[in-house]
Amino acid sequence: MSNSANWTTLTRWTAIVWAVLILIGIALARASGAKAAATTAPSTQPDAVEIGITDFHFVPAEVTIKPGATVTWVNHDDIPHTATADGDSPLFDSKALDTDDKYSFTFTKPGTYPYYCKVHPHMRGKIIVK
Ligand SMILES: [Cu+2]
Repeated sequence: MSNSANWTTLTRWTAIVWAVLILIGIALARASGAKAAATTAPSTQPDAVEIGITDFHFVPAEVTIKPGATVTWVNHDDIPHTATADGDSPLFDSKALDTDDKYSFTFTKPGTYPYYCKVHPHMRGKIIVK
């Protein structure tokens, strides 16, 4: 009889099954590693944005941020400007900013927030929170 031959065949198959299982395990580990890297990709919307006031303009005039992000205005001009939200009781109002003065406001709620300069009302900007 070929009992010993049968055992050898069985042992060989066991080794092949183990090898396949190990290769599948390695493949799965690599796939999950790649997935983890993809979910940690950086967001396109920053947590903090700086808007320069230059030559009677807000630069950039329109920015899009996510809720909870902070906008900081910096006056680079030699004359005072403000960053003041539209409306009778504005959501934010920097008051007069002298040269190099800064003013920050954190936007918590989604929406569109137009604003202007009280000293020069033709200076306009817009913050979009979404
Ligand atoms: Cu101004």
